[in-house]
Amino acid sequence: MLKSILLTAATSALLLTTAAHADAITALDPFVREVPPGSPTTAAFMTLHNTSDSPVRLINADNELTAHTEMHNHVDVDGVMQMRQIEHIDVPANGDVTLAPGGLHLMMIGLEGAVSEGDKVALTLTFDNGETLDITAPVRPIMPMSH
Ligand SMILES: [Cu+2]
Repeated sequence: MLKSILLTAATSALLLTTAAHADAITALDPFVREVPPGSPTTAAFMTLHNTSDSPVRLINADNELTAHTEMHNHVDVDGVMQMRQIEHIDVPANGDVTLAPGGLHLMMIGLEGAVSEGDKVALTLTFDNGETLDITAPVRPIMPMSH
């Protein structure tokens, strides 16, 4: 009985905290690419959803595994896709931006071991509206692109 009352109180406090911040951004289906030992990098993907009436810009990302996290995009250079570092990722007002293999991603640079399916990686995203978003992303294998 006491336990359930405490739990209810804790849940209420959590709901109040969430409402007070009115966070605009949520991350849907985050995941990190599985890589074998020896790979210096991997990448994180997700869909960022903005419930506010203003565009919001992702300005910084950190992760628990590597010292550096960069925002990258892929660009077509004479028919060859190349990764480029970008300064920010815009999330449109009342809209989504999708980070996916072959497109936008968060590059995790400086891995010191394998990242294996079943692992979970904590990431922190910072936005230009002052919001920070803590994410736990499961690790998944990514199949090579089909022909
Ligand atoms: Cu990259």
